[in-house]
Amino acid sequence: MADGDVGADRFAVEDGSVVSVGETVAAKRRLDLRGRLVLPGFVDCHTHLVWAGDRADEFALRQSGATYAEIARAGGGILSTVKAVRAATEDDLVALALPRLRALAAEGVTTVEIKSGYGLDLDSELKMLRAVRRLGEAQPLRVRATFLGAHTVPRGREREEYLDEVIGRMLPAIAEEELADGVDIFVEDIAFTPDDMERLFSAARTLGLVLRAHTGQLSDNGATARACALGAVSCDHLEHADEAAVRAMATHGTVAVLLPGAWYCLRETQRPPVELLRRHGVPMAVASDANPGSSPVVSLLTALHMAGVFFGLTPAELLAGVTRHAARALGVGKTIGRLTPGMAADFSVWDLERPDLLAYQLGGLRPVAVYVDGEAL
Ligand code: DI6
Ligand code: FE
Repeated sequence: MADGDVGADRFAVEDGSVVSVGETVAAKRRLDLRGRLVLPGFVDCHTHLVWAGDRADEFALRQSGATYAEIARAGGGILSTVKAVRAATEDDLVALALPRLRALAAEGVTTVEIKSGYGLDLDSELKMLRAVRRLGEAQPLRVRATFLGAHTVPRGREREEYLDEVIGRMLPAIAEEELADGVDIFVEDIAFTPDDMERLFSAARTLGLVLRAHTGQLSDNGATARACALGAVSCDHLEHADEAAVRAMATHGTVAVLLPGAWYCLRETQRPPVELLRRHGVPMAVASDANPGSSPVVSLLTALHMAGVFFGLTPAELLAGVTRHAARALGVGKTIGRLTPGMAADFSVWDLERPDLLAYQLGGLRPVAVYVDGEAL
């Protein structure tokens, strides 16, 4: 395990940050964790946790052989959630997402990224992102907001003119209200092109947003390498990424975010190129991708387990994948994801002998306590 993945037997916290590890220091308050296992707070770095409605009907359609792309082309998929989100109020969206956030917190998650992308018009995207900000204020978990207006082209719109609106109207309005920390785009035949990504990133970069992209989920066609060259902090999904894509990730220091929940629910067979990622030293994060369509998986521990069983990540890779590499995918790796001096005192306490039990047992594992900023949830 790398330094800071697993806490030492003692550490000190001041003003919400870790100030020393492994030393006994004078302290106002002492917490005796009785030799329990302490892990850095988990980071779920890729979720679409704010949604309304459900898509259980699509699950049934896929049982009878329809593919995700076919359902999307027929006007279902993301667009059916868009309808439900447009009909919901901001209060509804907050109320629907809170229990999902609490479910993640109960597993030891202390930072959650949440994307917009089910509004797909100015008012509805703003509504989603305001709901995300409110979620960050309504409970102690850290919430990072990502603007995903370029998730898919809404019904009745042309791709290029819709993207003009995303870049020309939505981005400035979101920046004005400081509603997003990052921007994301779905680069795929059924969504946006690499050229669209370049336009979006140019605008988002000047606003100081973290750049991320969904690439390689259904096909890659150079999208991953292009995203890396444009400064994407992470590329997410990557099942179809090839060696050129992985080389680009290594060259540019891009994090690979693996999303086994979508892979599992869509019954994909093509796995992300884990061996290549490993060989080229690309950091791998693992996230739930919690969303109502491709990955109704509101559990980072389940995603972690799947990434072990299906993608072959080792227990140490899995732990790093939900802590420091995940934090890096959000652009917050300097303060979150490890328990070393200067990092946020976000951690969970477990009645487990070793952290690799998380990669072994599926279900029934919960931390005995979770702390954010040194405060118990
Ligand atoms: N890829 C995904 O897996 C999610 N978004 C994306 O771009 C799916 C979102 C959905 O199906 O609602
Ligand atoms: Fe996603």
